[in-house]
Amino acid sequence: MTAPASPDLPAAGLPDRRPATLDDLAIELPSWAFGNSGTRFRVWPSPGTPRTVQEKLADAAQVHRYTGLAPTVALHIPWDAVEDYAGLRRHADDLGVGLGTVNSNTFQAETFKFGSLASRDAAVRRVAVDHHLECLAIMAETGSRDLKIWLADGTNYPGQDDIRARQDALAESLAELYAQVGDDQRLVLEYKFFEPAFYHTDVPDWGTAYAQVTALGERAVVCLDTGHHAPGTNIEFIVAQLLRLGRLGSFDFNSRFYADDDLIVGAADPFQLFRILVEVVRGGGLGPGSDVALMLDQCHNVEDKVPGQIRSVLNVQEMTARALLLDREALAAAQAANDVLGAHGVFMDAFYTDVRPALAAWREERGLPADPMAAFLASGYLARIAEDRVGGTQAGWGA
Ligand code: PSV
Ligand code: MN
Ligand code: MN
Repeated sequence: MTAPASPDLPAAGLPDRRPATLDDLAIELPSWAFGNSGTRFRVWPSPGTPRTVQEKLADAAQVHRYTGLAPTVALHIPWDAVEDYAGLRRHADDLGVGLGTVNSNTFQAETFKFGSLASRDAAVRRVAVDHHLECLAIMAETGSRDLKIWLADGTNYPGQDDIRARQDALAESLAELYAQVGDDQRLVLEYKFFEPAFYHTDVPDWGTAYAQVTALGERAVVCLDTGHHAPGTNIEFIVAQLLRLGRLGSFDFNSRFYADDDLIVGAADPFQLFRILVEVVRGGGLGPGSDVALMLDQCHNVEDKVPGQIRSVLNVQEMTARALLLDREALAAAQAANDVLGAHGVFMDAFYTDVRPALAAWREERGLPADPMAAFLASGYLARIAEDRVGGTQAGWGA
């Protein structure tokens, strides 16, 4: 496939840059997607599940090997804690992948029962800030750029705590932390409208995340997790706005039917994924000059994990290809003429284009299997890890 090019569009502040192409697409995999996961009802173990972060990296490397789309892996601390991070980086290198975003964890320790960075208890905030400083130290060794912070902080009952004072506490913690973020590092703040807190959450929406990060400085940006909005939210509008404001740091892609389901991206609503990627391309979020990190944040409860991740990155690639095919000139002309149905038709034409044969050819041109899923399943890798990885404790979400 000749990589579809985006037309000469805005890319705010970067008018002369080369248009984005499919070759620019790189998707970061979450290490935790390879561990066992489930719901509060049950975790379903699967044979061959990694027992160590090294084994998670080996599985992630398979996804990259068969798709060419997933060159980096995000870590979660302390789930992926090791003694020697420089050694872990070398291990990843040997497998042909890099270490990416470091995710902190303030949602499992007893200390954080009533909050972490947003707690009004200075001693609790100290522990939470220190955990993030430890993550920054790890990042120096792994070579990671981004520290991603998702907070479970919030309350369950009206009146339980002073929701405004908690915003101030959060701002204070983030400022202390941001002062230690290196010149080539970023603080990425992720929002989520509810869960585990059910009444109020301290970073519930993009507006709160935006307000908190803009108070810090340029290297503080927002992570948009596609599963973290109320049903019916126009997510592509938020994408457009955050790109316009220069604060879209990263995506956590997944799909959902009801809440934060963390299902395979593009499975629940491929059209929504297309609409989001149209705005990503439109706003300069892909290709040269863009520093938007495209990550997955998913769990594979009942399906095999490596194939689940392969399906996911292929879904993102497919919708990116369609977004790049959008005839922007025709669209702009129809929009300028207030040709409502004409503009909508141009938009839908791109969405309905079947790019799968062209993508197969694109892969073959790059020495990749035309059908990555079939090639991976035929490789025998799943049977091999099921046989090899016996003994020890399987990794899981939270282990
Ligand atoms: C919890 O909702 C969550 O899924 C957040 O989206 C984080 O990004 C992820 O866990 C890992 O901490
Ligand atoms: Mn997330
Ligand atoms: Mn989530």
